[in-house]
Parts: sequence; structure tokens; C-alpha cells
Amino acid sequence: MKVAKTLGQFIIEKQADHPYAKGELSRLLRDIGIAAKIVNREINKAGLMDNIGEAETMNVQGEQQKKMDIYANEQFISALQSGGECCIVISEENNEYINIEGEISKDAKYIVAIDPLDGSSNIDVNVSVGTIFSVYRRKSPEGKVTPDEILQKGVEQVAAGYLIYGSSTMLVYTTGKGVNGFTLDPSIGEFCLSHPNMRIPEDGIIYSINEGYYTHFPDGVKKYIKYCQVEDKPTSRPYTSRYIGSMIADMHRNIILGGIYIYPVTASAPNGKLRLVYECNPMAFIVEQAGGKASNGYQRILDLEVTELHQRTAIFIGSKNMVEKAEEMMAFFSPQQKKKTFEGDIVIQ
Ligand code: P6P
Repeated sequence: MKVAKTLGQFIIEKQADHPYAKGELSRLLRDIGIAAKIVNREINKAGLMDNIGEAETMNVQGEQQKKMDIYANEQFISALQSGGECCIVISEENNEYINIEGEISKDAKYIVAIDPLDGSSNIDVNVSVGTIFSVYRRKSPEGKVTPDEILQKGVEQVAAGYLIYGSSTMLVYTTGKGVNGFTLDPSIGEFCLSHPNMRIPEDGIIYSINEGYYTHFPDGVKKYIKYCQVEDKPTSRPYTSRYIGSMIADMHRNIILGGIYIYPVTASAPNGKLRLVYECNPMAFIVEQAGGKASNGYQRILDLEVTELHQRTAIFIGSKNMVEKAEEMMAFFSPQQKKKTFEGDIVIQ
């Protein structure tokens, strides 16, 4: 029986892809893998320990934190701190970015943005959840980190990935040379290569959106949903609606089978719900590397200006042809609002 390649072996093998990296990025990915195994262990025991349910705290978004949100955040920050390759952590669970002080991190050249546990409210009902991470290089390796190093566009990412804690635990990541998936083998405690060179089908028959908000959607989204529901054999419609309420679970399925995930602007989320820096940018990098597409309905996610750590955006992400059809509907039925600022510039809303 062929022995599966471990994450560590794969990273070292691929190190040659990054001549500038003298192993630092490899070690950073290893550190993330270690924290993921620890978080996975706790999630698998959720319910047996006093680790599910609400914590007494709110996160920066004013959302009730779950005990596992805090635990996962602590584990990833601790692993990055002790690994020494990361100097700044941006986390959904922390209002400000975290400066990783300390002797071993003083020359660190990477900035990590992380959603430690996306969809954590699903843990209490045993639905798959995930961790999302994004890696940037410092622009100036010496001196104090500057704001423009923190708010880099998605197109500047050097790596991005997600963990899905599901029926099996997987790590899926890219460093800009394709997407590879690793499944945790609990018997040896190693992530092993199980999904080499992942590609998302250009077409799919699955659309993922919370139709409960239908009345509040932009007309372009409403028209796209109706397009998905119309009978049309040559285009395999009607499509199938699948929405788990955990983006990582929906996205992982859609990457493997084909599909589109949409979280548009709604009345309660006028700028969208998902965050650009540690949810949409990393997922967009991965999906593009797998041959898919990701936009806010009008513009490529990876090109969006980053103006604040926790900014939100609408997202249309998945199979290339499905995203392009949705963008077509948005352009026609919900044309991007353009307004002149008092300087006379055109501002796109
Ligand atoms: P709604 C989880 O909170 C999350 O960020 C995504 O993982 C998920 O797809 C979405 O929000 C669910 O939001 O408004 O449909 O409950």
C-alpha cells in the first residue's frame, strides 16, 4: 500500500517553489498545522467537556463569543508565537492586531490573518466548522510594522488555507501554485496528502445562499436565485439549494463538486456579513488557484481596497461560470451605484 505523503514532507518538497523563502513559510504552515490538531482534538470532544455554548464575552463585532472561539484563537496565536515566523496576527476575535513580541519573532517576516473558528455556533449542534487563514509578507522586513503592511490587498497574499473539522479533518491550502488538501490521520497525528491539485469545476448545480433573507436581497441576487430555480434541461436546471450555515462546509463541498456560495448585502448587513481580511480574501485566493472566481458581485475580491481590519464585503464565490452568470444579473438588475464625491471623483458603492 502506497504510504501517503505527510504535510511536512509535501511542504519541504514544494519549498523549491519559493526561492525567497528559506524555510520560514514552511515552518509557518507547520505551526498552523500543529494548532489545528489541538483545536481538532477539543472540537471532537465538544459536548463531553464544558467547552460548548456561550462564553460571557462579545467579540469585536458585538457577537456573542463561543467558548471554542476563544480556545481556538488562543491555540493559533500561541502556535504562531512559539513558531517565531509571524510578527503580527489579525484575528476576528481581537479588535486590534496583535504584535507578536519576543526574541524569536523579532525578525519574523510574515503577517497572519485568521478566523479561528468560522461557524462556531454550529458546534453545539455537531455541524462542521472551520478555521480560515491568510499569510502576507512584511513589505519592509526591518523596523516597526506600518499600517500599509497590515491592510494589504488580497492579491498580495503569499499563502491561504482553511481547516474543516468535519466527518474527517482536512487542511486545504495554497501558496500560489495550486491547491492541495490533506486529511488528518488520527492514528499517526499527521495531515496526509489526500486531495492533490484540487480544481473547482467551471460549472456546478449547487447554489448556497440563505434564502430566508430573500426579500432584502438586491434585485440581481433575486433574479439569479430565480434563474437557478427555472427548469432548463440543457443547463441542468433547476439547480440544488444547499446551505449549511457554515461557510467552510459549504465552500469545501462546492470546491469539490462545483457550486456557488453567495452572501450578498442585506438589510441587516448593508456591507455584507463576511469579513474581507480573514474570510473572503483567503477563500478567494484558494478558489481562484483552484480555477474558480470570487467577487463582490462587481469587482474581484482580491483587488478590493482594504481600509480596516474587520471590514465586511458581499461575496459571490465558486465555479467560474456560475459566478459570472450571477455577476451578469447584478450588472443588469442591480447596477453598481456610482456617485460623485465633492472632489468630483467617481465612488463605487
Ligand atoms: P447566516 C457563520 O457565522 C458565517 O460567518 C458563515 O460561516 C455562514 O455561511 C454565515 O455566517 C451564516 O450566516 O446569516 O446565513 O446565518
